[in-house]
Amino acid sequence: MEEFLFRQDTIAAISSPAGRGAIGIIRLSGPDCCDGLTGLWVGKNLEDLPSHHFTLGKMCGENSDLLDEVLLVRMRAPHSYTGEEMVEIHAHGNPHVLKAILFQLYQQGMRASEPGEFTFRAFRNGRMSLVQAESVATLIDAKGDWARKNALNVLAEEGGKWVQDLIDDLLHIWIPVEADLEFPTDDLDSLNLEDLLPTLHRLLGRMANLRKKAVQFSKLQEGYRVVLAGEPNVGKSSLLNALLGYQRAMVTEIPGTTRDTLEEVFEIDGIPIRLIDTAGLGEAKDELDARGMERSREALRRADLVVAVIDAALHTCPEGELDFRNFLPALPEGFETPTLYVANKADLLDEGSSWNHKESVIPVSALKETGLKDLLRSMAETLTQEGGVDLEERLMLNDRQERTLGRAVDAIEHCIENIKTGANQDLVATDLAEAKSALEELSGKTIQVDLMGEIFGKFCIGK
Ligand SMILES: Nc1nc2c(ncn2[C@@H]2O[C@H](COP(=O)(O)OP(=O)(O)OP(=O)(O)O)[C@@H](O)[C@H]2O)c(=O)[nH]1
Ligand SMILES: [Mg+2]
Repeated sequence: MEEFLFRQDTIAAISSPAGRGAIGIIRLSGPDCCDGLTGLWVGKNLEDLPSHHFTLGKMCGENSDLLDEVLLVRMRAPHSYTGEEMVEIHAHGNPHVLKAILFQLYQQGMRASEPGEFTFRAFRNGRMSLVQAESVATLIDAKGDWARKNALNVLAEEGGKWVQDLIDDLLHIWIPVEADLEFPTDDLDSLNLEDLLPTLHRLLGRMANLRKKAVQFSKLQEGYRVVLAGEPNVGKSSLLNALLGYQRAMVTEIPGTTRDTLEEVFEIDGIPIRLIDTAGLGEAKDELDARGMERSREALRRADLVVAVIDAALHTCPEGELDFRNFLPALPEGFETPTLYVANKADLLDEGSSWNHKESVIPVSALKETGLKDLLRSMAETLTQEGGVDLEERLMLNDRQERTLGRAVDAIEHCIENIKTGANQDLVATDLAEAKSALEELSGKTIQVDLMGEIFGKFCIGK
């Protein structure tokens, strides 16, 4: 893609999804949008067409063959998505129609766009920051309401302001260090590097905080792994079905029904969840059982939240703290994943049963569908606290942003270390310059051409 990054020509692409639909959209961007349509467009004179107004007309091919009746909208530079002259052609959503029109546009000298080239042009022309451009891809790809809102927020409101804030703070440290190297003063006035430490620590703290949130980005895209675990026959599969609201997993009264892990995606308050049913953990009767249990343990190791299901009709409620290992002895030492305890089959208990009154346990009945709301609320609350899905905090980082921010963090840590061990000012200045370069790359202010290709190459054609 790199060679196209700095071209100023006119590009064209189908921007609606592949397949058939009520309408299909072809997007054009570049200086020759209107000229390129001469001979193809039959309708109002495009030169006189006001910006952002639809007009009805026809697209024709060679020998004036009718290709389709279309709506056309012109967006004059700089008030368009890319900041350039743009035209959108809304045709009927048949791939053959769209391809026939596109073919004619290519004949007129327009170029097929590269993946992400429209959004790249928007970035190049200052219509959006690099972080905003990336959030376009995130928004289109967002799974669940929460990820959607975050991507939209970056795009519409915050932009990449947080990156600029970090750069500004770093410049306050970098400038005096550089100035002192360039124009050394006498010993009395010279810069005391140790004075920079509190500011550096503050900056490091903020960057570390941003990175912590980055881990959640993939979670929000993929879903948090919530694992239903427990002894055989306690009602894990019944609970999965009750939470999903349909019969997804097989349920029988025979212990060992579930042999393999099974997962289904759903949402609680916009948080995407992968709910995972597992084979019951206990004594393995045969090789197949043992393998199923190994898969359960693997699911537990990768869980973000465990829902430990207990058969409340079978066990008496223990006094004091509940320990997961009492119900799942197979778990490894040091297992620290957040866990919710669920006493299932509550319909078989007396009202006075201590399972119903134990604070750390949620009594439910998968059969009668009671207690499910409490369980869902606790799941959302635990993920919000433990997993750090801060619903107020509107920021996600993608892999590239996380990696680049990591470079800046390493450089600042190195810088602090160098100051503490009394390294010379040149080394400290080098660390700060590296941090500055990483942050500027993050913002898109300075960025390698091949990296640019990597970022925008992930987009689909037409975006
Ligand atoms: N009374 C009552 N029975 C339940 C409840 N939940 C599940 N059961 C019954 O318990 C038995 C086992 O249910 P499953 O959902 O298959 O249990 P499981 O934990 O998935 O079992 P395995 O896959 O064998 O580990 C079935 O006969 C269910 O009908 C409940 O809330 N109340
Ligand atoms: Mg089961």
